[in-house]
Amino acid sequence: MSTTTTGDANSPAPKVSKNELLKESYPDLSGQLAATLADPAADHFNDDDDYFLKFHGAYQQDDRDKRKTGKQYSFMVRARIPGGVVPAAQYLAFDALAGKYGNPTLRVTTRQTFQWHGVLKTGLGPVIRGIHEALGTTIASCGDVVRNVLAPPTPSTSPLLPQVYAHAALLSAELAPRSTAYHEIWLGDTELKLPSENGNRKLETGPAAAAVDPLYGPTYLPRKFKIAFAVPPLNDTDIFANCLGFVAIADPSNPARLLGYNLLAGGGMGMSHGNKDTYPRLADVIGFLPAARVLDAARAVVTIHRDFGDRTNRKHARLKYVLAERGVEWFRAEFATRAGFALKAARPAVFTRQLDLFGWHSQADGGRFLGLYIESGRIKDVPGYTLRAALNAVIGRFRPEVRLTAQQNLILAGVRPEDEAAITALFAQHGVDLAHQGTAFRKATMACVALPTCGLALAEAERALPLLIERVETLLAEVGIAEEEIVFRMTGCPNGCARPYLAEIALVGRAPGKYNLLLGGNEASTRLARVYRESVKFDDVVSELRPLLQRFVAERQTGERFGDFTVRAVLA
Ligand code: SRM
Ligand code: SF4
Repeated sequence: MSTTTTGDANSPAPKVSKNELLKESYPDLSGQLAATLADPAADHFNDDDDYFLKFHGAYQQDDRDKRKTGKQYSFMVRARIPGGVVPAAQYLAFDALAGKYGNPTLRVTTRQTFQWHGVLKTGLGPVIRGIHEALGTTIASCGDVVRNVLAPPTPSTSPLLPQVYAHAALLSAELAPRSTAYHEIWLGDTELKLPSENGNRKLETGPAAAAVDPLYGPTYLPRKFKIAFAVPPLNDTDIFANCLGFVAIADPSNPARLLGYNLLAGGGMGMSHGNKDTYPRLADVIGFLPAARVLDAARAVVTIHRDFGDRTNRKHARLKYVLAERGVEWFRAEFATRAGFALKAARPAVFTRQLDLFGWHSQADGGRFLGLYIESGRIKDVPGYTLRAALNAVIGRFRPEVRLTAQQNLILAGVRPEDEAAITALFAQHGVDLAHQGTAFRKATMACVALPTCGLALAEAERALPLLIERVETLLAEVGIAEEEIVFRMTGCPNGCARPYLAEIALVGRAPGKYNLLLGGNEASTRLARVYRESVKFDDVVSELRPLLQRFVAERQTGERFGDFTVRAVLA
């Protein structure tokens, strides 16, 4: 492993990016964070420490609505919650932190975790400590490391779920960086309480602790690394958008027994407008491994990214480009060398659907679970719809397990059937009608955060989504398909945080009020959407969609979805 990128032996090694030098200078990821944190006169961190801060789970931001009067710094804090599983007590603690130090909302992300926005520098320590005290963590939820590991959250969808979740939690714990700086800076102690398969475990500390991370080495990964699990036929984690995916394969003679996984590699969404060397990409199916080798497999793939990812150009540094440029055969061979075993031929696995279940459903153990639609994942109180207060009241009284979905929604699991009516009534008191959570279209939408907190946003997303949903709902009713389900995703820039490149209709921000309109993703999230029109004005989106939807109604084949129709008849 080195900070130079792998290349032609005769040509001089290209210069590594500044981030690589930063990591090399502080392999424990500490930078000057502690000093700035302790300085009451400093309201923000310098650029170098801004980068280190990410590995600790926080982003320095400023309210872009207020920039005219100078930068007003605040922080976004992101937790690491493998599989999005949050015990009731932890949820209540997280919510209290949002109320005391945040804006005050909790934001469910597209990777099954929570973000706190609007935290001031003085609140940063208390929030990170508070998350830790609630047995959570923020370590490595951002930065050039393995990020939050996705796993299917919906009870009852497969008997394999508990086994798959255990593997997601195992990878999350085992692939977390070993630096003790996080604990020293934020917690004042060195005990790491990461949920793992075997409960909390203690981090190696003191002189015996490795100064250089044993997995990542001194310079960590060239870029972020994302892992997801999925259990076919449900692709509720958008597995093909991840650097590494594990598709669960059941024993054909016993559907409740996990045989192993098909390994996928090289997916990713991010791109830059006008830069053809960057593009969204679906992961390749590489091969099959037995369930017991999942950690070895993950370590092998992470080290392939570590050693072959581009460290000279951060826009070209994701694992997807290694796959695209070196190919699947090369990857298989490299994997076998590192993992100590070869992958077998991938087993048949078909995905048919991606979306969440809403309302009340039964679990296999006799319990009930509730699927709750959260618009853009934002848990907040507004007049007449006090969702945050409702969740607090319900979770405080009935103590269900909370599960976050990769579509920014929330599940309350393990509810006793006799509590269902009281919970429904409690939600209704707060204006949340569980039986009517929205049209099929509304429930299939996602938007990234974008303005005012995201420093990279070129256009609105989360804040523009409600008006857009209303307009498209009106249009769908006008053309006679008011209850049509169409996967719709919107982002404020091409980085793709709400995975727009997999949606049936997507808007990707280009400039204030202007979006690229994409069509052609599918229900199973296994096909990339394509650009249909560039730089469409927000107010013109409906007039662009109207003729397409009219044609869809007139020409659709039996059971055909809008995404499939556009591929057959519009984009062809
Ligand atoms: Fe993301 C950067 C929000 C999921 C691709 N993403 C950002 C930042 C941190 C902006 C920044 O770097 O300053 C955004 C913070 C906004 C804010 O104010 O909160 C941000 N990303 C999000 C979240 C919160 C969107 C959401 O609405 O839920 C998601 C948090 C996930 C999590 O919990 O870990 C989020 N981001 C994604 C996804 C979807 C996924 O992982 O399934 C992607 C596309 C998949 C991928 O990685 O290819 C994604 N985010 C990016 C990129 C493009 C990376 C690239 O390869 O080019 C950036 C920009 C960057 O890293 O430089 C980015
Ligand atoms: Fe920000 Fe762009 Fe991600 Fe949206 S897609 S949160 S605008 S980086």
